Amino acid sequence: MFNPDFLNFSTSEIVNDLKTKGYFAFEQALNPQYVDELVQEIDFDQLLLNTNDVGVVVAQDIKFLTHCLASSKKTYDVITSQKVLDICKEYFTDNYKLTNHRVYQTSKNSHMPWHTDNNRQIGKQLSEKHNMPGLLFLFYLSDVEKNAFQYIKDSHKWSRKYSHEIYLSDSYIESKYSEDILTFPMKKGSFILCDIHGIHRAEPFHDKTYNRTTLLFQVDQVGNDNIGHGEKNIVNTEYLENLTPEVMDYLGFGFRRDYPAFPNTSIATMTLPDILKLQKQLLPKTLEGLNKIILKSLLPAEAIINAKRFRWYLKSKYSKQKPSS
Ligand SMILES: O=C(O)CCC(=O)C(=O)O
Repeated sequence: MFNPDFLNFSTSEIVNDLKTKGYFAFEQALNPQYVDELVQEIDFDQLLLNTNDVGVVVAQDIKFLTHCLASSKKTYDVITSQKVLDICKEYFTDNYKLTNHRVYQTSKNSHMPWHTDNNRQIGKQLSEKHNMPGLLFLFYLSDVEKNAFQYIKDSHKWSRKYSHEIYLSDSYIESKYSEDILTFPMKKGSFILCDIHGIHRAEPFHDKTYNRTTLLFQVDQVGNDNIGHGEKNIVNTEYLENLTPEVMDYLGFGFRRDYPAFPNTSIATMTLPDILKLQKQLLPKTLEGLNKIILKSLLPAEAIINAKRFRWYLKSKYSKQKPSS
């Protein structure tokens, strides 16, 4: 999964960079082949709509797989990897938990505001900026030339003076901190880690032909006083080959979660082309559904059950008659 140079890179040095500079970055920390296989686990063209599973949703031009611990083993393995756990163990001084995670694909355009991620919520609303230490992990799952992650140098040391603001405006940052903006265009598989108190964003872009895929997750030092902080982690039990007390604690087994999954989506957050695509899928499904309704209204339930029994009988009889090879 990881490039050996990244695995062998000193965890203490990473933690030291985080404490002093507020960030750490490593080119191609994940093997390109691993990234390709991870991305293949996610079908960004299949959006959830009355689908009885976890899957992809869309908010304007960004598609999200929020519950990747339930449907992408390769993502689960990165999020719970020993390197990630080692960084957390060395960085934090009290209990820490995975607070949120997602894989997202940004296309065509995006304009993210400058912000910090030390957010406390009531329901889906941001209620205040908190003081818990926390780390934001980002892995680029595509080559990133545009829409790169941006971080304001040293902002983790002074962002608290803007705690009353939800976002900082582009013009304000441009006027006060333009010299301090760091931009991280990097190859697929690259890794960026930063202090959640640092001011950051993805650089705005507009290009119909471009898209960027990213794995993001956040770990906060919840300690014992922040019960309920974070989104729920829905995990596929099939993936839990590495279930140690450390992983259980990190994933928050038995720990209350009060925040809804991000982002908050509905049909209204879909783009017009996606709504039109959906209409195309809806027409045949509507006819199929209508057929079923008509059949059910004409035939008694008993007749339908008997038809199913007869079909089963024919199928099993036919399969028994087949010569074995
Ligand atoms: O995608 C990025 O580069 C930054 C994402 C981010 O800041 C966030 O989702 O909070």
